[in-house]
Amino acid sequence: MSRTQPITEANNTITTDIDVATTEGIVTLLRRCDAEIFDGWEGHKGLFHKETLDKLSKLAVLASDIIQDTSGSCIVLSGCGTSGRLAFITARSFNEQLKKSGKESIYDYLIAGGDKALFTSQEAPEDDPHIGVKMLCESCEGKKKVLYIGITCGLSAPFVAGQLDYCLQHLDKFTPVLLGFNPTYLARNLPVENWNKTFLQVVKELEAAEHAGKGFILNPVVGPEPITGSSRMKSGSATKIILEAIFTAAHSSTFNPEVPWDIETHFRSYQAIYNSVYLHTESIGKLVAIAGDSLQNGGSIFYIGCDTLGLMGMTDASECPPTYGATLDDVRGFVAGGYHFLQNKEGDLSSNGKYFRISISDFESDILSSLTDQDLVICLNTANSLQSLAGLKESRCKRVMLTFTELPDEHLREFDFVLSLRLPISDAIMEPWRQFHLEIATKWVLNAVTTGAHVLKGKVFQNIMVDLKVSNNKLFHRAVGIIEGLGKTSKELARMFLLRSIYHTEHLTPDQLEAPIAQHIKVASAQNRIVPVALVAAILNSSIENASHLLDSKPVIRMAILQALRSQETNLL
Ligand code: S6P
Repeated sequence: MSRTQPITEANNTITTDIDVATTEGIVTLLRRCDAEIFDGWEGHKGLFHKETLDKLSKLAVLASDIIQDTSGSCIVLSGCGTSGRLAFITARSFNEQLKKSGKESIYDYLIAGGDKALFTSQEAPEDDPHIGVKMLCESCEGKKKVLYIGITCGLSAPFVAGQLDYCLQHLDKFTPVLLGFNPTYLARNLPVENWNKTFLQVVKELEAAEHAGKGFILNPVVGPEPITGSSRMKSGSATKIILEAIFTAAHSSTFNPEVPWDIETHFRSYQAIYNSVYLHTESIGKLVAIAGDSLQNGGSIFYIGCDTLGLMGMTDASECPPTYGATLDDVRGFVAGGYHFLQNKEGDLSSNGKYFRISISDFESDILSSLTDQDLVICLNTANSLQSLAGLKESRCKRVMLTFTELPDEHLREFDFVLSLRLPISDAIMEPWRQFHLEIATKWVLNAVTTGAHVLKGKVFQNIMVDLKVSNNKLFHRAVGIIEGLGKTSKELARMFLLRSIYHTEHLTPDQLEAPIAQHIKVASAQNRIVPVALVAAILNSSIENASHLLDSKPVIRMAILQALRSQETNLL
């Protein structure tokens, strides 16, 4: 029987016990889960499937044509949340490569919520197809030929659906590509507010265009996420690997046509990095323990990085609030050069407040002097530049270095812990793209750090993130699903518990009951613990007030849920 739940929203059986695993055990489970990126999942078409490789090769040719004749052409990468951040990072990297070859920039990125969303979570704009179209039209004004890649891991974001739909109506100008990680029949088929199509309907139109040779659907399956629905993890890694494969091939055939390039070999090079990173499972587990300790004791985690590894840190940090209900202070990332390095379209955003101050000098002036022994600073391959950060040596915080090179002893002594990763040496062909390998290795480690630390903080029950923020339509439905599943109740009742928690009431008014989901999200977004309260109330079949009291007395969410489940079992006996 075919499934009805998208694979990207399913529970991964490998990680069911991640919440009771040791720190090394957590990383071992992540390693097994990440293996599915390369090995595939339950016989579905995966990364190495011939169809995937063929489509990628065709896209590389299209991209190469655009690079060779840039007049009136461009490549647009677009997405929401992590997918939008990866669109930005990819566009930035390949524009840099073009600059080095004396060519003009042709890559552009679009992210729902604009540049603010590059390092702070802006989940709501994901739901608006019209904004998506507006941004796309602005980006492509005056262009005659556009290769558009809409990234939505779950095949679900209305922002991307609107853009794909627009491309499909203008196939003379656009070649639309959908990149995601579900079979097409599992694309979202729920109504989109203020729009007349579902994502699935758009996908069907794109399938027809693909048959006519006018579009592409790239949807290898990489299996469910280690923490349910956390598409920043495996799907994010696969997005990065795929985009880099397309454009590395395109750049190579344009600038080095004599050197044969092959997508499969390119993928194998990332698999070799995966193998090397997880050879250090024990050490990564130690880092997870240090990070978990900080978060559990009220400290924060700071990533300090130069070049694009700093962007990996910022990306990882930005995902913690929507995923784990973390505060913006819990995990933060800083990059040397700040906005000057970022080269984002909207320029310097630091006037928006402290969370938009992103350079290492901002870290020095805003944070360094107030660090306590509970705080953790993780330096990302930055030993040399740290010499200038003299204050860090004197600080009481814990200092960790993630490095890919041998460090001299005098540097090693400055850190409480050094995670030294030995990656396979790239061959000559891969050398210009070495940075991508360092980035994906960093991504795997940092994803493990923040996932593990939040697991240790008790934010995860089994492998389900129960303290998620209800900040967009997808997360609203995910929250209902969590309450339905763990609370063993009907979907309708689960929804009622969620609404009662959002509005802090035992009796919903007709207005509240009839309000559109966007309205519920608006009210919920500003609040904490909405889902845990609703879930505990559903398990105990109690009032929202009682559930809130229980959570006050047991602030570790996992423990509160366990207690609720145990008392429910006792009542049933
Ligand atoms: C997921 C992350 C989210 C997603 C965003 C887009 O871990 O927190 O920000 O990236 O919701 O999802 P999708 O399925 O459209 O790529």
